[in-house]
Order: sequence, then structure tokens, then C-alpha cells
Amino acid sequence: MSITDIRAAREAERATAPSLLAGASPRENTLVLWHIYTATAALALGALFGLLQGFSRADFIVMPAWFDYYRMLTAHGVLMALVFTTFFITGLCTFATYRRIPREDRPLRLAWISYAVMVVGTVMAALTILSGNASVLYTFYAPLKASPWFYFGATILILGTWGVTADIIENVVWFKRRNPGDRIPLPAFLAATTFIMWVIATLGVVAEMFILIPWSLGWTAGVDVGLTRMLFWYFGHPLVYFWIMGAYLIWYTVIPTTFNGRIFSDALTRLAFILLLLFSTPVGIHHQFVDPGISAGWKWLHMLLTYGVVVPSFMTAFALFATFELAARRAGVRGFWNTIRFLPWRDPVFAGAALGMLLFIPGGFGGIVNASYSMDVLVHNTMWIVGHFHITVGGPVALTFVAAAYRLVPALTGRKLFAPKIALAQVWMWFIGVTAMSLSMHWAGLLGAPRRSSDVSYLGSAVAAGWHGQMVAAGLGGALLFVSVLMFVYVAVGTRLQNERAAEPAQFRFAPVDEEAMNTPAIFDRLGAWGAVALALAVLAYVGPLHQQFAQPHYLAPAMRTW
Ligand code: HAS
Ligand code: CU
Repeated sequence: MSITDIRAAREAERATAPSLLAGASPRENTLVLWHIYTATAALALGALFGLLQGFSRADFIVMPAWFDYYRMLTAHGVLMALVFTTFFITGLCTFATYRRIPREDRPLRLAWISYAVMVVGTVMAALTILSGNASVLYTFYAPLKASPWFYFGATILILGTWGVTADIIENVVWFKRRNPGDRIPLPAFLAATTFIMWVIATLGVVAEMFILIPWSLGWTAGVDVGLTRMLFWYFGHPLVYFWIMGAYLIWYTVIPTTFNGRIFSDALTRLAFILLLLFSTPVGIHHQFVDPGISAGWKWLHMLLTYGVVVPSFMTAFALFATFELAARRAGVRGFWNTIRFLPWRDPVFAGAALGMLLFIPGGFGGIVNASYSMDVLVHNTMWIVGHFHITVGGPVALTFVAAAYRLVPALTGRKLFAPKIALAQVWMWFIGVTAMSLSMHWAGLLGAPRRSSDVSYLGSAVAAGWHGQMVAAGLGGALLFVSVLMFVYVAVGTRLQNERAAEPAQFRFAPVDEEAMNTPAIFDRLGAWGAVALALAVLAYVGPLHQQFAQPHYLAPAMRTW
């Protein structure tokens, strides 16, 4: 049988596949759609600032004084890293929980209130940035001081996500009460694990706000910079794993449905997420290798644990390849290249996610470079890091999210995917744009180009001229990404606006588990217990470093407003 015949047979089989298809409620769909479209709006606006960012760095433009570089950079970072990702993940995880825990007349009040709180916080923070009163970048490092409205907005956004967590957990508990002997359905389990991790992580940033808010209100004279940075990175690393867990949820449970595949193993998937829950927090000091005031011993421990958090990602890589191969073998396909050709590359849902997976191979390896203390000293605070995070959060994470939206939005609106060819071109254009951009950024970083600075030409220095070419390539890659985002918005919004409803409502399936996979041990379902272990690990990893911060003589830095 040729690959074309196999593809046709697979399509036919997919139509009748025993995938897990749960009923949908229009009330629930509307709620999820608001999350997804809010994320889309943040992505569109963030992309505009991304384009300006790339062009400024390439010296194509100079930002005007009334909307300076740092204001634009803060708006870009906050909208992309904190708003787009968070709204997409709250929508996705709420959806995964609701679809796999069907419930009549599910109370939605808490979910709607949480969504509204998130929006209020976002609008407060965004307006403060746009008005020029919070050009503190997305890491809001002290002693740069923003208007209190920014810190209030960010805190309110986080409190809203705690409401989303409470809603997801309430549904899981409801399920467990009615089905005490059953495992929590896998997508709901992954969603709940992600949000338990998130709550533990956000404790750090909320604690930081207890320092920043009184200080920005003028109630305290200065700020302990070391302490605020430590609290930030206690949150900052798990933040990036919060993003990737959203992508992993899609890779494990949704992507196999695009080629009629099965989940390789329910137990392995749960274990990977449990490991991410345990190891995402006690590694944050790998962002502070060059910070003073933290002893080498604690830096070493966090470095070691960082190699621990890599393990669930390697497990994921293994499980995904296994899923591909098992499906191909069932269809009679043998050999590496035939397996690759067997995969549904013309489906934008698959293609987007798969291109994201490919990007995560260099992305993950770059992370392992950063994790090593001695290597990090070479690349810290250079464009290399900016390349690393665009090839991770801008690659596997964002590309998987837009790809999944091509399945989610039709399912939520009951309409056919609008312009599927543009959707497919869009994910490829994203892939090419982000590859060009982030590889050039890595390269520029190796040449010494700094991050977070508006003028990288150093007033015409010869050394700085050496990375100008890379900055131009990055700017052009960024332009491709910008066009790609516009294409995404066109398809995602067009799907909702087209009047024609699909003859057969679009379906959203989660993949079934491979029949030959082992049974899942009951211990893997003990979410509360794993959450407690994760919290204990976080405390153990930080009690020493925090003690060091408090034991040092307190120098409180005066506030700075450099813009
Ligand atoms: Fe990172 C800095 C270390 C992963 C994001 N990281 C950052 C920052 C961000 C970020 C935003 O140790 C900058 C923060 C700032 O503003 O300062 N990172 C790591 C390590 C990993 C890692 C060890 N990072 C991520 C992910 C991110 C992300 C994921 C976002 C989503 N990172 C660091 C360190 C720093 C850092 C230091 C601080 C540096 C400094 O100096 O400031 C790892 O966990 C990565 C493990 C991943 C893998 C890859 C597995 C591959 C998979 C794909 C499978 C492919 C398939 C292909 C199946 C080992 C799962 C299929 C094939 C087909 C044909 C379809
Ligand atoms: Cu990190």
C-alpha cells in the first residue's frame, strides 16, 4: 500500500475511531471561547510590539520619545508571556476538565467571576504600561519602580487564576466523590496538576507583591533587591513550565487524534506531569547564577535539580515518538522516513504542534546549556537568552496553542474552520519566522550582544557592528511572525464570524490510551499528596537561600525611574 492509500484508510478509520468524545454544553463553550479570544487579542497586540521591537534592534526604526523602547518592550513581554499564555492555558485546562468530567447544570459562576477578575487585572496592568507608568519589563525587577496600578493589576490577574484553579479542583473533587474507584480522566488530571503547580509557584510572586506594593505606594523607604529577585524567580521558572505543560497536555492527549493514534501510556503521562509538579519550583536559582548574596552551594543544588526537571521532557520526547511509531505500525508503515511521511502534515493542528516539537529539540538543549553554571556565565544577559525563550515559549508553546485553536474554535463555535489553507501556511510561516529569529538571537548572544537595552550599536563601535547582521535577520524573522499572527487572527476570528454553521458539528476528541499500556498505579492519582510533596520540596529548596537574604545586612535600595 502506498502512503497515499494509507492516508485515505486512516481518514476513513478516524471517522469511526473510538476516541473519547464527550458532550458539549453551549454555556461552557461560551466561557472557554472568551478565554481563547482574550488570549488571541493579547497575542495580536503583543505581536505588533514584537514587530517594533525587532525593527528597533535592527536599527530600522527608532521609537519616539512618547512611546519609548522600554515601554514597548514591557508591553510586548507582559502581553505575550503573562497574558496570552495565561488566558490560553486557563481556557484550555477549563475545557479539558469540563469535557472529560461531564456534569449536568455545572455551576459556572466561579469560572465566570475568575475570568472577569483576570480581565480586570490585565486591563489595569496593560493601561498602566501603555500610559508609560510601568516600563519595568516583564520581570519587574526592583529597584525599577512602576505605578502601584501595575502591581495591583498583576496581582489581580493572578488572583483570578486562583479562582480558575479552585473551579478545576472543585470539578475533580466532584468526580472523585461520585466515582471513588476510578482514575481522574487523564486530560482533567493533567489540567489539575498544571494548576496545582501554578498555585504553588504564584505564592512567590504574591509574596513579592507584599513588598512591591507598599513600596510603590511610598509607604516604605526602599526595597531589598536581592529578596525581590529571589521571590520573582521562585515564580519565574515554574511560570515557563506552566506554559510548556499546556503544550504537553495538547501533545499527549489531542495530537494523537489527528492520525488516529493512541496515547502511549496513561501512567507515563501522569508521571511526567507529577515530576513537572515536583521539580518546577526548586530550580529557580538557575536564573540567579550571577547574583550576589546566594552561596555557591545553593546555586549548585538548584543546578542539579534543573537536570531533574529535564527528565519529564525527555520522557515526553520518547512517548511522542512512540505514539507516532505505534500508529504507523498499526497502519502497516515501517521505517523512520515512512513514519514521518505517514503523519498528517496537511492538517494545521498536527503540523503546528509537530513543528513546535521540532523547535523544542534545540530549545531544550539550549536550556541545558543555560543550566550549567559555567556555561551560563557566558550567555547570561545576552541575546542568547532571548533566543532561548523565543525558541521555547514562542516555539513549542505558542505554536502548539495556535494549532490547537484550529481544533478548539470550530468545536466551540459549531462552525467549520475558516480558510484551512491559510491556517496551514500560517503555522509554517511561524516556524520559519521563529527559527530565523531565534537562531540569529542565539548567535548574536555568542558575539556578546546584550539583552534589555535599546541601543545595541554602542554608538557605532566596531564590536557591536559584528552582530548587526544577526539583528537584521532577527528583525526579518520577527516580521514573518507578525504576518503569521495576523493570519492566525484572520482564521480564528473568521471561524466565529462566518455565518455558515458546519453541517456536522466540529468535534473535539481526546485520544484513547493504547490498549497494551500498563495500568496506572493508584498512587499516580493522589493529586493532593503530590501537591503537598511539591510544596515541601519548594520550601526545602528556598528556606536556606531566603535565610541568607535575611541574614545579610539590609541595604534598602531607593526607587529608580529611568524612563
Ligand atoms: Fe529556559 C531562561 C534552563 C526549558 C523559557 N527559559 C529562560 C527564560 C525563559 C525560558 C522565558 O538554567 C528567560 C527568563 C528571563 O527573562 O531571564 N530552560 C532551561 C532548561 C530547560 C528549559 C534546563 N525554558 C524552558 C522552557 C521554556 C523556557 C520549556 C518556556 C516554555 N532557561 C534555563 C536557564 C535559564 C533559562 C538556566 C536562565 C539563563 C540566564 O542566564 O538567565 C529544560 O527543562 C528543557 C528540557 C527540554 C528538552 C527537550 C525535549 C524535547 C521534546 C520534543 C520532542 C520532539 C519530537 C519531535 C517528538 C530536553 C519534548 C517530533 C518529530 C517530528 C518529525 C514531528
Ligand atoms: Cu528557568
